[in-house]
Amino acid sequence: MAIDYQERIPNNVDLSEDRRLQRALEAWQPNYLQWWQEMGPTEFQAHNVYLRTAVSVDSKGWANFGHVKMPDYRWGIFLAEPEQDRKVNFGEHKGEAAWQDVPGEYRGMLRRLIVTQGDTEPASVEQQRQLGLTAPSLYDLRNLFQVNVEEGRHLWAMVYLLHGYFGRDGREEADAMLQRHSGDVDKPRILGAFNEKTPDWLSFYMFTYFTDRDGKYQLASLAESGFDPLSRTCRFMLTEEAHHMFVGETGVGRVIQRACELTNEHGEDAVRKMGGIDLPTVQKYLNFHFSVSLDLFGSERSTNAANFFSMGLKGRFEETKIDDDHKLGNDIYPILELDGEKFVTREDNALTVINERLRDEYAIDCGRGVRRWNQIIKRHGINFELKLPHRAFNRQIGSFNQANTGGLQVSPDGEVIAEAAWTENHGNWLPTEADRAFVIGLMQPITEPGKYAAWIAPPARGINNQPIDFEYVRLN
Ligand code: BYC
Ligand code: FE
Ligand code: FE
Repeated sequence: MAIDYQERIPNNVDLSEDRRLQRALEAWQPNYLQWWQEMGPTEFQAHNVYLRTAVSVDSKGWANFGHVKMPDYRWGIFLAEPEQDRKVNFGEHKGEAAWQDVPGEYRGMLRRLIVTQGDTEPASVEQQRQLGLTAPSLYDLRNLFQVNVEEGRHLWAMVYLLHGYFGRDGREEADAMLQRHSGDVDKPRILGAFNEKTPDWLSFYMFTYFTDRDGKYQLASLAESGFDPLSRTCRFMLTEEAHHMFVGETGVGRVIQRACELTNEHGEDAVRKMGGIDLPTVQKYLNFHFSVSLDLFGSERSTNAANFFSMGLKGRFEETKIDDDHKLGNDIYPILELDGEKFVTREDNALTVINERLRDEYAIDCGRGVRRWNQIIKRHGINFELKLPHRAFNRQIGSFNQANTGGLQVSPDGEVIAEAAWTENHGNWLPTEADRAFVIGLMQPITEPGKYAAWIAPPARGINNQPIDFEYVRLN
C-alpha cells in the first residue's frame, strides 16, 4: 500500500480509518518534536539536508532524495507489505495463523520487547547529538543526520505498536520513551551501550558498525515474530538499517585508509603527528565497541529469551531458513564458559542459550567487515591486522562479567588474567583518556563542499549518485 503523505502523520496503515489511534498519535507528535528539538542534533535544525524519505515500502524505489530541514522530515508509520496467510513459524504456537492482535497472555512480555527495542532508537540520537559540530565533511554530516532521522522514525515504529495495541499502558510507555535519556543518572536508557557517550566521529563509525548491527540482528529476530504488526514494522526498519551499517563500515574504512596513506608517506610513528588516527588506536576503539555491543545480546542463559521464543514472540535470525523443528524442545547448542581459569565448551538446552546463538551469528557478521578493513591495510603493503577481541573480553553482561568469574578478566587474545594484569594492561586494549583526548582533538568541522578532514579519506562515491563535493548540507 502506498504511503499517504497528505496526512499529518504519513503512514501506510490506514491511520485515518482509526480515529482514536490517529488522535492518540497526533497528541504524541508534538512531544516527539519537542524532544527532537531539545535532545536531537544541535545547531542544524534550520539547515537544508539532503535526506532520503520513504515513499513506498516495496524494495524497488522506496526512496526519495531532496533537501529538507530536519524538523520537517516526514516521520511516519511504514509497515512492510503483509505476507498472505502468514503463520507463527516457531515455538509452541507453530503453525497457527500469525496474530493480528496481541495474545492476551503474552501482553506483558511483548510490551517489554517493544519498549526495549524502542528505547534504543531515541537513545542513539541523544548520544550523537553533538557530532554535527565537528563533522569531517558535509557528506558525513548528511549521513549522520540521515541516521538520526531514521532512528527517530524507528521510535515512531515502536510507538505506533504501543499506541495501537497496548491501550493505556502502551501510551504511558510511549511517553516514557521521551523521558528516559541516554546517560541520565535518574532515568537512563534501558541497555548499557545506549548510555555510553559517542563523543567523536571514530566512536560514531564504530557505533554504527557494531551497535547498529546489533539492531540488525535484533530486528531480524523480531521480524520473525508471530505478532504480525511487529514483524512487518521490523521488516521495513531493516531496510533502513543497512545504510547505518554502511556509514559505519565505510567510515572506519576511510579512517584506516588515511592511516595507511600517512604511514606510507611519513612512517608508522608519524601517523598521529600528521593528524591521522593510528591503527593501534583504531583497534582499541574496535575492542570497546565490539565488547559493549556483545553485551546487548543479554546473558548466555536466559529464561526470558527462551520464553520469548516458545511464546512465538521473538525468533532466531532467519528462523524460517533453519532446518529443524523450530521448537527446540530437545535440541542442544554449545556455549563457551569459564571453568576456573580455563575456557570450556558446554552443551546446553538450545532454548535456554538462544541469546548466545544470536551473539554467535552477530560476531561472524562483524568479522566480515574487519576482513575488508584488513584488505585496505594489505593493499597499502602495511603489516598490521585488526582483530575482533575475544568474546569474553571486557564483558559486563552474562557469565564473563567479573562478578561471575571470581574476579578474573580476559585479554583481547583470550588469555584469562587476574585483576592486577588487567589493571596493568587495559590501557593497551581500550581507549585511554589520553587516546580519547587525542581523537577528540582532531575533530574540527569541515564545512566546505568536497573538503575532508585530514584524519579521514574521502568516500569512494557520493550519496544517490551525487558527486562527493555535492552540497549535502546547505549551511546558508
Ligand atoms: N544492558 O535475561 P537477560 C538497535 C538486562 S539495538 C543493560 O540476559 P534477555 C539500535 C535485561 O533487560 C537492538 N541491561 O536478558 C542500534 C534483564 O533485566 P531485568 C535493540 C541488560 O531479556 C543502534 C536482565 O538484564 N533491540 O536497535 O534475555 C542505534 C537479565 O537479562 C542488558 C533489542 O534489544 C544490557 N546490555 O535479553 C539505534 C531487542 N542485557 O528483566 C538502535 C529487544 C540484558 O532483570 N530486547 N539486560 O530487569 C531483547 O530481546 C532483550 O531484552 C535483550 C536482553 C536481548 C536485550
Ligand atoms: Fe534503529
Ligand atoms: Fe540504526
